[in-house]
Amino acid sequence: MCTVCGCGTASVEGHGHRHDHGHHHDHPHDHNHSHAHDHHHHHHGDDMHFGQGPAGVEVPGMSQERLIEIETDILAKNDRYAEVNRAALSALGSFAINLVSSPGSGKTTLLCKTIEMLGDQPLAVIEGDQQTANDAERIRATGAKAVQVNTGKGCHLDGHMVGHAMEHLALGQNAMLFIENVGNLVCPAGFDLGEDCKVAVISVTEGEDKPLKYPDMFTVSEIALLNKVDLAPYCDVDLDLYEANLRRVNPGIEILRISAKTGEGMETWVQWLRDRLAAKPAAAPVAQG
Ligand SMILES: Nc1nc2c(ncn2[C@@H]2O[C@H](COP(=O)(O)OP(=O)(O)OP(=O)(O)O)[C@@H](O)[C@H]2O)c(=O)[nH]1
Ligand SMILES: [Mg+2]
Repeated sequence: MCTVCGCGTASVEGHGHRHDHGHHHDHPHDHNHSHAHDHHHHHHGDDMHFGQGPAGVEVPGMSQERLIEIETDILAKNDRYAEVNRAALSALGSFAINLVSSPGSGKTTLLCKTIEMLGDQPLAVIEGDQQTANDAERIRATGAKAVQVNTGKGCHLDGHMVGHAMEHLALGQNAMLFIENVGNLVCPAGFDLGEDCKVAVISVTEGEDKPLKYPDMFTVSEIALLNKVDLAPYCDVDLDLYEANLRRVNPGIEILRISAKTGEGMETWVQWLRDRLAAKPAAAPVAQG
């Protein structure tokens, strides 16, 4: 469950969704507690700002204090798993990235192309999706090792899932680990998986206002890959404004314009990966019995 976004908490409570406070006339009978919590919402004219409470989430019948407790507990547990993953990667001198993006921005296409260009570089892939093994199969078709993690109702990968997937992969020394998160521009921002850095993939077709609308994902990402530039001439998109908006939410973010389809910009990306792996301290010597 995800108390960060609240979707999981609400369904645990048997309400399915946390739309209780809007005016969704399609669920007219869910709303017996509708307006009890209105004091947590900030109204500015006709705009409504939810999630401003201390826990950022509201669950009918649960106090903010209890929610904060649950949220803190989940994130603390996640962080412990993430630290174990990070330590395992460091011991191997291996480098991991967590690819985050909205659905369909091109993460799997990018990975397939990247794997092909990396040649004999040891690597492995963890694929996160709610359902299907499609993406892991696409990766395996390149010859690379991949494990699919299905999150079911979950909207993000967490440290625990990635730890298990890493055991399956038996990653070698000085390898690259690519983790493709669930396509979701919100929740994966809150969960450390033990990666060296988050890489945001964003495509020209999504619109240059997305960094401003979903800032968290871009504040936590070290680099943004602005993908599908081959489509830019057909879209009403201003690539300079796209970059300016990314820098507005994260002044330090690195940005590469790429096309996973045509290969434009991909050499720079692959070199970035090689440099980051090389910058990682070498594997710790294997302890002698
Ligand atoms: N024109 C163009 N299409 C691309 C590019 N990269 C990906 N696509 C297309 O975009 C669509 C989605 O690509 P995927 O790689 O499946 O995207 P994804 O981010 O892995 O999607 P999810 O895993 O479902 O979130 C596919 O039809 C790709 O062929 C690109 O650089 N240019
Ligand atoms: Mg994918």
